[in-house]
Amino acid sequence: MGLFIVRHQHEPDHCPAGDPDLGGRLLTYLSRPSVRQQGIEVKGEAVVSGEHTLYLILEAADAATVEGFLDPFRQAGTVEVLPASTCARVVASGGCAAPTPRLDDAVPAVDPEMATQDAIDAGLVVHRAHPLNCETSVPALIGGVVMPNARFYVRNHFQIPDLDAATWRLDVGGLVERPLRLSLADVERLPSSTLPVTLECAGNGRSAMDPPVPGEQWRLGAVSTAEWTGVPLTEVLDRAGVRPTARAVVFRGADSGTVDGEPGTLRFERGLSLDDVRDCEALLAYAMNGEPLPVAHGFPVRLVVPGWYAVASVKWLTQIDVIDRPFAGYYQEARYQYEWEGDGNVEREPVRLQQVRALVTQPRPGDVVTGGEMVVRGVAWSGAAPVARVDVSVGDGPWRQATLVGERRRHSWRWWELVVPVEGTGATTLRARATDLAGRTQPEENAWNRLGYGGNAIQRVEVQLG
Ligand SMILES: Nc1nc2c(c(=O)[nH]1)N[C@H]1C(S)=C(S)[C@@H](COP(=O)(O)O)O[C@H]1N2
Ligand SMILES: [Mo]
Repeated sequence: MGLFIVRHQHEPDHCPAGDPDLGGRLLTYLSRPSVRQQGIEVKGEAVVSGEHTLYLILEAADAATVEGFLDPFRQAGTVEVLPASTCARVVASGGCAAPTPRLDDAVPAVDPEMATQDAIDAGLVVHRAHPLNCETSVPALIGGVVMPNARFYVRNHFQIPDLDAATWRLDVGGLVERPLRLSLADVERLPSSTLPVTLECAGNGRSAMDPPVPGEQWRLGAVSTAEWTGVPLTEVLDRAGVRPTARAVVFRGADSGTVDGEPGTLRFERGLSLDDVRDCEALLAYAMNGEPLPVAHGFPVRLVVPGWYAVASVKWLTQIDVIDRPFAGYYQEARYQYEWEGDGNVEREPVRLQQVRALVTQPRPGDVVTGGEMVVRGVAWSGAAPVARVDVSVGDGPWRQATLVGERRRHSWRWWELVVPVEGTGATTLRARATDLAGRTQPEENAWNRLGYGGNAIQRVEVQLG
């Protein structure tokens, strides 16, 4: 289907609206059901006041269909038909400055325009349409513990594969006694568990790195929580029987594409050592908040690795390969490494567990606070250990301990809140700082690293006391 903008203009003395009979016939002609019979969908219509000019936004198979439909307007005046597209299509087809990853023809991909439009309609903040990268808007965080699926941030390296659940298979092979080839029904028949897990992109908050670093310029919304249902990874590995020489497990997504400076086509792949597998309660998830995984989040099955930065949680999983050495793929070794600079050397360290962090959802920056007290609330999480406390400070005032709300769930963020007395008027800054049971707390400044991962500086929110 194509989108068209029609501009029709007539002389004032031919205005059909001036003749009740003609006007009535025009409205009937333009009624949605009557237009639909001609194979056209009216997306919008408006008349420019006082100018005898009508604009229509129409969807139709082709321009000829539109032209035919417009015959009566041509008799009344001039008609222009302009081929058009949605904003999402313009951006998704490369209107943005970022390089467009080449389409890998091996796997059908979701229409980037549709995926982008869905994200916009759900209120996500789109950073890039191709591949689709969008963050949860912080005001959308107000509510329950889990984020509705449509508002869960999306981070993709390539196009979104459009997998068919009927033909999808998960191959489990390599150093195993019994290679497996599982259909979705096979996976769903295995013992399952449901866990609330917070996923956070390692680049969340990157836009605040100083000096700036390359990469997706996330603000603070590349984090969300969902209740994931799936088969414990160890169930599947035990069924396959991991051989004694095995050291690591590689997870391959169906998505692939090209990356600057790398030869050929890369797949999205990540590894976990067998020790990590034992320690991390990973799930092969097929449901998110009680619904089948949405396409953008890895349909039909993804890995969910609780506590780890979400790069480990491979979406659109099609292959699990057991190997006898640590995995050294692109997204393991060339990316998702902290590169610390010091004394002329660069020290590297893989990105693993989520850093401790609190996110303020209320007040919002710029809010005016009146009445001598301020309600401050938000969420807090940490990959290494449960959150022990969150403290809030207003202005340069003392740190005051917030109340942790609801149940403590090992891998989920937790709500916290505090009513803080405030005095005076004018601009002030509040800060919220989380500390976990492992004793880790948030620093005032991000620990800068070349690729901008793991930033967890204390968030500052500027408000007005009035
Ligand atoms: N197959 C595949 N899995 C992937 C990615 C990807 O691009 N392809 N991105 C990873 C990164 S960096 C993040 S932050 C999470 C994002 O998961 P979400 O889009 O469900 O929020 O998926 C991870 N798994
Ligand atoms: Mo990420």
